[in-house]
Amino acid sequence: MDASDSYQALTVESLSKRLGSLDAVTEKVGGDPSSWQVEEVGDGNLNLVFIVTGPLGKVIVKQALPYVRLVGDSWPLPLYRAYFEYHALVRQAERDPGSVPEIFHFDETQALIVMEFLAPHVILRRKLINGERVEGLAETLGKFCARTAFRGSELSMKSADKKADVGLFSGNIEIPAITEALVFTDPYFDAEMNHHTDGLDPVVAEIRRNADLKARVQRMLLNFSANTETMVHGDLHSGSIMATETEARVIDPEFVQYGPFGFDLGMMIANFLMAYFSQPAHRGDDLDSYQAWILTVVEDCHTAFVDEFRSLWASERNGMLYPSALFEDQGQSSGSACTALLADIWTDALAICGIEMHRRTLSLAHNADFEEIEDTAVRAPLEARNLMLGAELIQESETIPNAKTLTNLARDFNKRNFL
Ligand code: SR1
Ligand code: MG
Repeated sequence: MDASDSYQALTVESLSKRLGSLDAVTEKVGGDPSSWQVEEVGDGNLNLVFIVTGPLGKVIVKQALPYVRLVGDSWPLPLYRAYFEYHALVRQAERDPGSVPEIFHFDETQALIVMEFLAPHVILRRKLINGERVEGLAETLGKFCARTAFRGSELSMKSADKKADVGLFSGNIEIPAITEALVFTDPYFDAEMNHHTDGLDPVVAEIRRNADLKARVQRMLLNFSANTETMVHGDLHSGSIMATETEARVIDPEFVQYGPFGFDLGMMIANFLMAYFSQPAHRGDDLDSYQAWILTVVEDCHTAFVDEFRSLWASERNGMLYPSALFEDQGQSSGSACTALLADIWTDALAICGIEMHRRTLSLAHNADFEEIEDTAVRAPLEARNLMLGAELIQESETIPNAKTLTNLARDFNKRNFL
């Protein structure tokens, strides 16, 4: 494909002709392009995703559409998001090697990325709905959040590089705008694209008339939009993680931006808590043990995050922040400074966690954990627990000291009836 070609969305029929002369693809797929099998498997809200299969193997071709797939062409969306996704993947691969799919080719004009086909990985959200466990999941994800947070900040990066990067990613305007509206704002009023399950009205009304809660959410939006602590994935839910029984990889960072240290950790934990609250509708005899496993993942994610962050603090603190000149070089420990920063990150993560729990139940883009519960009389009380814990986390983020306290709260809310 010629780089000067104007953008055209790929189709199952046109893909092998259009990409058949790209070495990056033919080397991986092999054979005659006309014999390739091409399947479109995109089930996300925004993009086309193709699996291309040939005699040598498979690749993924992900192409941005010029509109929001979930809604249609009435909601245009810039193709440039593929450019930011590509740059995010490059940085994540550097900061946490092996955590993201390998990139084989990027075409800015066509807004497409050719990348590694992960097999036998499946989307983590599906595994959680099915009641499957993933060995080492918490450690991988906690480390991913810590490594990308630490190594994408001025704790580690040279200030000039970090500021240049903030400049680069600040061009990604419409994508964070989705988060600013759908995540931080729409859940808290009767926004046009919102929907929620029948029966939830009393809980929704309680949340929306809570001015203190809404002010706290807006404070977090200010934090999200104005604070460039580190490069965040920006959409780290269980649909952005693929896993086998023993391995997990992170995908889809098109919502990348510079933002608060705790953003990815908080959003990820929210998605485990939503999986937890939805389980009574998905499990049988194994309900208790599977719910217990999910909460262990939440606790262990936070532990892995803290341990890795502390370890990087000790070994890679080479940026302008908390320099050793102010601490170790003067014979003083910086340990309590690290502990204080980790406490602030946890507080932010808890508030983000609560906000994500709200938006996935009240705003436009819900999650399959709850949506696949067909009987709304079963779904509503489970979503109510989720909404009420979300509110607690937003309002009490400063008073929940650790993940153990969080999971105890989840256990408590899991027994309550809010409707
Ligand atoms: C209109 S896009 C809706 C959601 O899908 C993406 O995956 C993000 O989570 C976004 O908020
Ligand atoms: Mg996505």
